[in-house]
Amino acid sequence: MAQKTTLKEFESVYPKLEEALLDHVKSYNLPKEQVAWFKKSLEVNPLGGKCNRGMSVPDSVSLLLEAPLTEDQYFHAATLGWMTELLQAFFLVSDDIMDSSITRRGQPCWYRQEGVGMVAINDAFMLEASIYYLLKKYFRSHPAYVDLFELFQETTFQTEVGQLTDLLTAPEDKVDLNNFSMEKYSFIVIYKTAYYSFYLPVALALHQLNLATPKNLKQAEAILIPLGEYFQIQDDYLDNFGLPEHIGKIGTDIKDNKCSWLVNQAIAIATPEQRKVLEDNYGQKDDAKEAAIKKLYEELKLKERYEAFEEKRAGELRTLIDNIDESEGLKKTVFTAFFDKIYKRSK
Ligand code: GPP
Ligand code: MG
Ligand code: MG
Ligand code: MG
Repeated sequence: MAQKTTLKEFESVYPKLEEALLDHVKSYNLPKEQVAWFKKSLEVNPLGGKCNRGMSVPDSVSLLLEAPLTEDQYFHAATLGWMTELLQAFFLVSDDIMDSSITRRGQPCWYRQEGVGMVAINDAFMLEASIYYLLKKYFRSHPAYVDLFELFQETTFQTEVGQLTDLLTAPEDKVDLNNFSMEKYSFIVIYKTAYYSFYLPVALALHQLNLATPKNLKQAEAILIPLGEYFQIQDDYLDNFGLPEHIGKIGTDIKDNKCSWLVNQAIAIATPEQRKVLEDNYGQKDDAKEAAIKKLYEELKLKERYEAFEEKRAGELRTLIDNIDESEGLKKTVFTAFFDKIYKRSK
């Protein structure tokens, strides 16, 4: 029987990884003040989230084995999980600067914290570099070392390509609703979110167990990508309809001129008058204009539209999971575990 990890158990691995990273920079004779800075970044940025991505590595390993993990298996799976959390921290620190965000995980964004500012860019790079240090330290002799390395690198590139499209589709100075489309939307969210948040943890679990094959990786991708797309649609929905107390952040998509799921839905169903409201108010750093868009979203009943989408996508995902061929080492439960974690989430 598989065993589900707890946040407490998962978090208990982190101090050892943090210490390894700090020992490493100390071996460069890094001055004390900089060691303390890096320590703080390692304690603020990767911690305080739900750790869904990170915990899904040990959970997936256990579900694939249909057995509880040995101490050593758990440590390695949790280390890969923490590497996905470091990747996420690298992305979030950077994304918050690019999106001019205010809060993250209920705190001011890292770049807005006392004395940090644009040093946050270098902190983001160091969070990324930490992944490869840990990979080398703990997986150098693993048969899948090169696959693990290439997987982190490719996933990073995919996310950056998605982020590039997200940013270029949301110019600050030129609001043009004709720039948006559901095709562009799907590309953006699959690349900026689905690969690193959903495909990566399962691919890591398969590699840790030396079970990955081109076929089962493709099978996993075919489910995890639409699942990850659904997750980012939830993120876009919550940006407007979620409570900051629940989501730990203040929505910025309307002011940031984002090609969000909500604005694409609004464009699809707006009357000419409503389209004019969108054109006059979307994508500007102005509270009254943002409020006008929020009011329009209510009028257009986007909450109900989202709930209908959610039911439809949930049904499609359940069918995809039901139809998985388990003969190449995959287990349906790996995917239901992800699905159950995010279905109807409010944070
Ligand atoms: C989520 O977008 C996407 C990311 C955090 C990936 C960022 C990628 C980089 C290469 C920096 P979002 O802006 O909607 O997330 P949030 O709502 O959490 O700010
Ligand atoms: Mg953002
Ligand atoms: Mg963003
Ligand atoms: Mg968002």
